[in-house]
Amino acid sequence: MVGFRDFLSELEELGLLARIDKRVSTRFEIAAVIKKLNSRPVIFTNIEGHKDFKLAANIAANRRLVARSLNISEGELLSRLIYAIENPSKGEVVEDAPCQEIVIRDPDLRKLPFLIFGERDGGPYLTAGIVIAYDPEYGFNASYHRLMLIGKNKLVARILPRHLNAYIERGNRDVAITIGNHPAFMLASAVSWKLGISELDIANALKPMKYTWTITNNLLVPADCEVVLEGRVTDEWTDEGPFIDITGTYDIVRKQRVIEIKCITMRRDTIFQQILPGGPEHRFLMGTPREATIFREVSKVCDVLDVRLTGGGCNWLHCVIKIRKKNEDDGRRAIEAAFKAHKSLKHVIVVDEDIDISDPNEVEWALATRTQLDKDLILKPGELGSSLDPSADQVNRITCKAGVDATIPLGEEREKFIKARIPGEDELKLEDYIQ
Ligand SMILES: [Mn+2]
Repeated sequence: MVGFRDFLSELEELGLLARIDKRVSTRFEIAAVIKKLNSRPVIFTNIEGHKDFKLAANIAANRRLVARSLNISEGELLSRLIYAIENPSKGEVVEDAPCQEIVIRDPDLRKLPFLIFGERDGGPYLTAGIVIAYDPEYGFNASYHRLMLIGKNKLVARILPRHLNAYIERGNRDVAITIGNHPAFMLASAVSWKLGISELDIANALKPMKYTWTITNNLLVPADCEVVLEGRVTDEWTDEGPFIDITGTYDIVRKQRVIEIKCITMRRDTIFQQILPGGPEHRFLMGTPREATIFREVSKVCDVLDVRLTGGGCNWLHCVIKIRKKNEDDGRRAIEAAFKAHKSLKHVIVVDEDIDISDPNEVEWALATRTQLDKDLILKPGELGSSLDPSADQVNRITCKAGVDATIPLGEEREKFIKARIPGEDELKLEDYIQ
């Protein structure tokens, strides 16, 4: 098994990890550096006021990084994720876990490098914390929740009405918050699939995991994560926010639940972790499980090869689907299936197998050379869409959705649509020609 720390070492050996030894502040400065690095992985080794901690970010910020962490190609990522969701399996449970090398009872959370990201943030935040809870009927659940620091041992958690909320309402108050996780566990915890299918088991199907029992509250956590906060959801509610959301704009203040932390366990030479809100890692983790859902649904109606929620569409609103077209209406069927799979989806473009969907210019080229919109456009006015889109009605969520079939018509002569190739161009090395 390879954990968070081993993956960081691998990135460092490959020259992919930015190491920042300059002294940096948890107030704005660290966030600004992470933002400036775009999706490049980074480790900060000298944090003002937190000399016992290093801090890493951007380690699961794009497909290339996460595919590397799973030892697969980028093209295999979605099918591996779908496999893991459909074939969850139990990880090994171990004792003497690295994440429990240091045990602190009666802890002070203010010693941890919570960050202030933006100027209107409601307080210092932890954004990379994965909350694990247990229900006797449904088993373990793991999910991301942003956590605002409000006192020595208190956090307020943004909890949407999804799985963790259901667990709490069923009386399960014990939680463990894990920080410094391998990308396999990060990606699995970003999946919101079915109640009763454990993200711990999805993670193990992505990559073999080892789990260990928490010290105070009988929960399983990844044995080689960096930090575990053991605590309990209280009956107290308080203001959470404002804080930056996936669109890069500020979310409103809401009354949310308070979590009390009773014990912290850590690895020695602890590496803390944060995710830039609205940044590439946040968007990748939210978007990728939706790509998997769309892939599954589209595969029921045609031969789908790949799906991408694009960066320009906030990894949420715009989708490009690559298919191997066999029937004339495959494009239209793919569009309808995608809207069925992801309710927030606004625009869909379907392309053929020769288009590189990671390149926006290639997708635009397909639009330019393969569509006649009087035939290839599907317009869907008056649909229920995302509350995040400022051009839609954000109160009743009514929006106009659209899909474009940018595949080559089967009846046409295929040759005239295919990019011309020069024999030998792919193998040619310019170094053989230029001194
Ligand atoms: Mn769940």
